[in-house]
Amino acid sequence: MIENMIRTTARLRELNGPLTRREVFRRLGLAGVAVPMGAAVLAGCGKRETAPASAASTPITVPTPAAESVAGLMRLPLPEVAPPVGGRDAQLVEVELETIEVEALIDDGVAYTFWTYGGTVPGPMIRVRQGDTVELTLKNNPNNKTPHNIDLHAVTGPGGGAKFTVVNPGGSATIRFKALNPGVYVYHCAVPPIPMHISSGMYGLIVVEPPGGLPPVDREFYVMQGDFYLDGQRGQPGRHGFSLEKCLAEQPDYVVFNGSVGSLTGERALQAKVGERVRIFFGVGGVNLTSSFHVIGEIFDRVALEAGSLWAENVQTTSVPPGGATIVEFTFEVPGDYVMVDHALGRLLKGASGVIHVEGPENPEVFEVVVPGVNLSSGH
Ligand SMILES: [Cu+2]
Repeated sequence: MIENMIRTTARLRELNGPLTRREVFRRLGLAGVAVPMGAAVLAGCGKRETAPASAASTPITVPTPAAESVAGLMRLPLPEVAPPVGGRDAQLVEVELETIEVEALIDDGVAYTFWTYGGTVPGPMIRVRQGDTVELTLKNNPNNKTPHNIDLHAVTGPGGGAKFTVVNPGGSATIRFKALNPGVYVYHCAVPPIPMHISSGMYGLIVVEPPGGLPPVDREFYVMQGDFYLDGQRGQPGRHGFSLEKCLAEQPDYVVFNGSVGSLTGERALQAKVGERVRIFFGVGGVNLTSSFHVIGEIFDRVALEAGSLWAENVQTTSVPPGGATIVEFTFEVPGDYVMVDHALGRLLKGASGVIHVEGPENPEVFEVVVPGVNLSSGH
């Protein structure tokens, strides 16, 4: 699919004559995003331009700043799905989270200073049982520069724990709470400016299973969507910080699953087999955008609406607000690549896609090609 977009872009260039590559991307709203979508198309697209002179009579020379090197920086590692709780009784569960400020790639060649729980975006999945008492210790890594805290939507109590967990670098705080309600809940940082902390990556999910646990499935996945606001231009190579202005305007440079463009594609794609029933714990950290979560080529057999106790069946797209979550479950009948998207598809070009790669025997009774059309991904 992404290859298709690249070809569409190339095609547009052919149709429009000698446009500069940068102009093509600008017209498509793709400026810079194209970097991860195909190096061949994008090479050189992130080059900074010299600002135009403000008046012809007084030429002003504006030096082109050199992109700061991102050499050695990588994408953040992916968070793991916590194991199911099973049928055990309620108990005391000790959880330790560490806040870590870390520079990593949000896109090819584009680095951002993430603020994280545990060094991943989203942070570690916490998984407990309804009735458990959770003793949560929040540590702030001594190398950090900023205080952080945690507000868990699974907490019943003032501020969801935030007020009493503000921790300076090198410090720690501990709270205890009882998980009263089953569901899937977002946790996030709530230190001012809160939007900056959240949209820098400080969110995750706490799953509170009902007594007896959730029904077994073959595979579980953990995916969270977030919108990111960088200083500079989207796709501009180099190192970037947070743009409060863009955040307040709700104009993200990137909308991604699990922390970066391409985080769940290629070698990092999620894996499943034909016949397997899968469950996705899907949440939205935000900070601003509601997700229209959809898996292209699949229908959710059932969805826990807003991750609550009401299950809907046969759902194509489910709406997940910032600070909200859902559980979707379905079975793969046909092999292939299934792309998870926010069906507000302009965001696809800002990075909002991830792939579930499904292997297994073809199933012509469910899907077969009778007469193929042209194959956009196979070349001219
Ligand atoms: Cu924070």
